[in-house]
Amino acid sequence: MTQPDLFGESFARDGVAILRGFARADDVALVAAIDAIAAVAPFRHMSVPGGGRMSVAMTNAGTGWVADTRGYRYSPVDPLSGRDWPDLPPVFVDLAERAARVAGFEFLPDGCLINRYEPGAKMGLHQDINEGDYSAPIVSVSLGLPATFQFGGLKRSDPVEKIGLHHGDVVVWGGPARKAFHGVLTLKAGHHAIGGHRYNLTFRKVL
Ligand code: MD3
Ligand code: FE
Repeated sequence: MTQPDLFGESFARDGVAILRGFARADDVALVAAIDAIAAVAPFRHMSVPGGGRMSVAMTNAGTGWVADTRGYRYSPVDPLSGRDWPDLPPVFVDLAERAARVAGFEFLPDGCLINRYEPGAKMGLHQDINEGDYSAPIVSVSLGLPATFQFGGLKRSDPVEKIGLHHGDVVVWGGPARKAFHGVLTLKAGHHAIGGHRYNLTFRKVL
């Protein structure tokens, strides 16, 4: 059975702006910046309060998101090294600012969670509610293999809509979308010029 082609589909929800391919021109610089961050703060599979480990590997720049058996929180320090996370590189901040401006937000991120999905990795339905300022949007950047993203409502039981996210796509999630449940379906194996995986950068205003 052939899968529906989700590329370029329309998706209209209050507070969501999808900028298809917005980051493509910067992809080489973005991947180089990810590699430089990961050389200092390696990707790792964080533990979660339930006792499991996340299938998505993560690292951070700026103020970092961390999970362990005690819970979820933001921290200036990488628990693996005991040192501050690497600074946000200018190519990250510039891209996030420009994308947010197109979507009508004035936005200066102080943290970026970097997710790496290998085939088989997924992210269950959740809300992003550990940040200090919900008036700020979250800007997400997809690189590499495509993924199917699920976007729901303010209740876990609300129906979800599927949307394909491809290399270079940038999404700005603000206003009424900011606290919506969302997740990512299991990544399928494939080939991409940047490698056989998917990166997602989520820019946040944490403090
Ligand atoms: C909608 N990441 O890191 S990006 C996350 O593809 C996360 O790695 C996914 O969900 C990924 O928390 C999805 C899109 C996204 C990110 C944050 C949101 C959508 C959002 C916060 C609020 C509403
Ligand atoms: Fe999220």
